[in-house]
Amino acid sequence: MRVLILGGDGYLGWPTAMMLAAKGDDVFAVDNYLRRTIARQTSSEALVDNPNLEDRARIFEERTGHHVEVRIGDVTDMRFLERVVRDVQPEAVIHYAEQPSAPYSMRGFDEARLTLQNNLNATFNLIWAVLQHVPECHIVKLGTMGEYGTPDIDIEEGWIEIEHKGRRDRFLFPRQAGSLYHTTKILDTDLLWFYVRTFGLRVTDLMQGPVYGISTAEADLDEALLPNFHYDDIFGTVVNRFLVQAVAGVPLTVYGKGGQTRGYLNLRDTMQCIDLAVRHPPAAGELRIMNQFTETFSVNELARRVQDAGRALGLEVKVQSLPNPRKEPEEHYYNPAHSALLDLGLQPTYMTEAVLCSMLEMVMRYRDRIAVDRILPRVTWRA
Ligand code: USQ
Repeated sequence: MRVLILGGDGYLGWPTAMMLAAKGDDVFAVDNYLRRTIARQTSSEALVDNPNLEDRARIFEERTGHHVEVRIGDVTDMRFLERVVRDVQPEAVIHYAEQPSAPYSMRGFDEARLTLQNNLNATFNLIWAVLQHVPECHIVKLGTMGEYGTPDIDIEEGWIEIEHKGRRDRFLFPRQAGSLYHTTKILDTDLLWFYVRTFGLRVTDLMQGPVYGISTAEADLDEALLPNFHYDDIFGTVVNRFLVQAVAGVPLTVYGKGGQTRGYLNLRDTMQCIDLAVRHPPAAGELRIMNQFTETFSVNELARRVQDAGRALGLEVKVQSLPNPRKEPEEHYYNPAHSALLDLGLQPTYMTEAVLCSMLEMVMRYRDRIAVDRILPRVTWRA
């Protein structure tokens, strides 16, 4: 297939580019280095020094013989995106090109505006570029489980049937996000749904939970091919952060009571999910929504697991409850459905002690690079 990846330099984008190229697809990766720029501006650089996208692609090709075609540019610039889509004529576009950090989006007006404008303009431009140049193309959009929030009812996969005053209809599942970043993902879904039902676009919206991991089949070939592994309070997701904290001897930063429960998945499973979604496109005029995670954990459970894995490697890992910098329920009901990707063939990689230990061992190799001053929360959910 001819696959265009927007956000091809990201934590998910780069491993996806390698995975699809290794399977023999024609892969085109686009990025404008927004995340790297923001990471530098906020002193939130990744644990491992990652070569830029063109260098990564060159090193990957030297190691494997597989080519990833790189275009550096900004997809919020419609002239650039149109040119790429017209030239590439993709059969699938994987859209990761968004500002992905909830804390960054809550830092102040400038960061909120950048997140809103970047994320919505990227999605809007993609919709129009596809409509105008490749209307049959399958858009695979990375959404987030955070769109649903934590309602006191079971969460469905995107859609819910509602009976009201004796009549029934099917609607998008109610959404109520906990950060501006997550809210932009709700707005993305609404934009996509409008153009799907009005102009017959073909879209998969993947509601993904927090991802952890640093290893994929291709990333393991060479240190230069590793994904961007963040452990700071802005770009680091909670499991990756806890593993680095365990190695650095910093008490694990449980926010508030630690009962916050989310659906997690290993980076390797993100790769599987994307592959399954791309190979099984929905019909034209369908917005297919799948919940993308394999296991649910509370923050307290995650801390306990990382503590146990650390102990197995001789690390003394402490846990500390910090005042929660976020505004979120700390004890709540959480029961989201997640069968669609399993039905397509997803084989979960569970968060076993062995998986956590192998990540800890990886982090230990870079112990000297850990900057402990970017671990504690620097952003709060206050105006
Ligand atoms: N948390 C802690 N301690 C920490 C960091 C986080 O207790 O040191 C808690 C948070 O308060 C939250 C939970 O852990 O309750 C998850 O936080 P996170 O930072 O791992 O994830 P989040 O900010 O929600 O965002 C991440 C990705 C985002 C993706 C989302 C999926 O950055 O791009 O959309 O996970 S989800 O959370 O399901 O919406």
